[in-house]
Amino acid sequence: MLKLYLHPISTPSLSVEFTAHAVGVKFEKKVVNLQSGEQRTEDFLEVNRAGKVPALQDGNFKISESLTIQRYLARRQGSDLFPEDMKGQAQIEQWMDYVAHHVRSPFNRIQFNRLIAPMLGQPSDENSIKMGLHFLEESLPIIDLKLESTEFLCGDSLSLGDLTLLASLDPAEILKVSLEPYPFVTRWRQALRERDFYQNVHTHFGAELGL
Ligand SMILES: N[C@@H](CCC(=O)N[C@@H](CS)C(=O)NCC(=O)O)C(=O)O
Repeated sequence: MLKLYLHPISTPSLSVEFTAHAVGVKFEKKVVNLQSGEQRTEDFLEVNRAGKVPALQDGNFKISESLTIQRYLARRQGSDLFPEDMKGQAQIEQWMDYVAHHVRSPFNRIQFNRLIAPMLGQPSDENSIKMGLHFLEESLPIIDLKLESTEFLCGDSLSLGDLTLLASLDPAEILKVSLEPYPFVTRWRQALRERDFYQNVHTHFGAELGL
């Protein structure tokens, strides 16, 4: 059976896990213990030489990078979350890339400094948090404007772009990043968090770790 190597508070892992449920693929979930350094063990490096989650193993075939895995899963299952037409795909990929660079990346800064560093007993970098919040103040209005005019990021049907965004925003409450200034993002997010593909993973970000 297809194996997915994940961690519950890794937002790229969540993008992949939401996608796996949404496209309806059966998979074995392998949680990689990042705290104990399991990602650097020889066994895991055989799956992903870069020592990062998420990673996928489908028989002898192994790939990493969340956006790539999302596309692979959707194509493998013939899912309309990533339809076959070239222009439709380009629109979805544009949002996946935008979200990964301009939403997930600033969130990662904030997550490291407000959640991971305290867990590791390391100091937090307030400047890095400020920069993260500043980058989000630039990108989230663009997304809010889009979701004012369409139900989903790419029109009237759910796509991989939505799943990438949903995962990237998942730690908002835990990280004390307010989404209140973005009413259309908030409405879209509430609706998607009710869906089975989300509920099959968890009730909220970090639930698996008791957060
Ligand atoms: N660009 C990668 C990012 C992967 C990544 O940075 N994963 C982190 C968890 S969010 C990781 O495995 N870190 C462990 C380490 O670097 O030791 C993707 O989208 O999959």
